[in-house]
Amino acid sequence: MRNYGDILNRPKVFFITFNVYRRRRLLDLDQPKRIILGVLEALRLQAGLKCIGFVIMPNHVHALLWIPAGQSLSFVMHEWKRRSSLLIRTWYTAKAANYFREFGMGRRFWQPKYYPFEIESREKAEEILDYMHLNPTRSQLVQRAVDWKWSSARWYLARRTVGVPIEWVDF
Ligand code: NI
Repeated sequence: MRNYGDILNRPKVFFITFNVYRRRRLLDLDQPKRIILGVLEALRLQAGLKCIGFVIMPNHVHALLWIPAGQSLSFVMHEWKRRSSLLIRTWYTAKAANYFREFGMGRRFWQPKYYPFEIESREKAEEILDYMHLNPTRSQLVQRAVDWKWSSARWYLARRTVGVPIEWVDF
């Protein structure tokens, strides 16, 4: 277990981004995306965090997370990436062994870092939500944000469940 030096003394909201190693589109299929959401849900319960919004793209992930006091963003991110890469590799091994050879157990799945920005106002949080929700339309994966199954846009625009509870917070 690593030592996490970034234990928060008050709750904070972070916009975080992390990428598949070398920007490969290893999240193209639905099951890797489901796994990423499943691990986020487990961490939500374990760490008491809140997911304000997210989008899962074919080669990267964005999320807006509220992290409670006493918790560590680097712990959350380390675990989200570690557990999801293990489960995704295991799934690829069983279901798409040929595909898997390119990024086998010994190789990197995620790029080493993640990119956190602290968000301190409602205006900025809303701007980030719009930015995230429009990712799939900018990449021409869908015509409207609400058509992308793998973001919180469906919750905000149509009140449909999106795989993890979405919670707004006060700033
Ligand atoms: Ni993006």
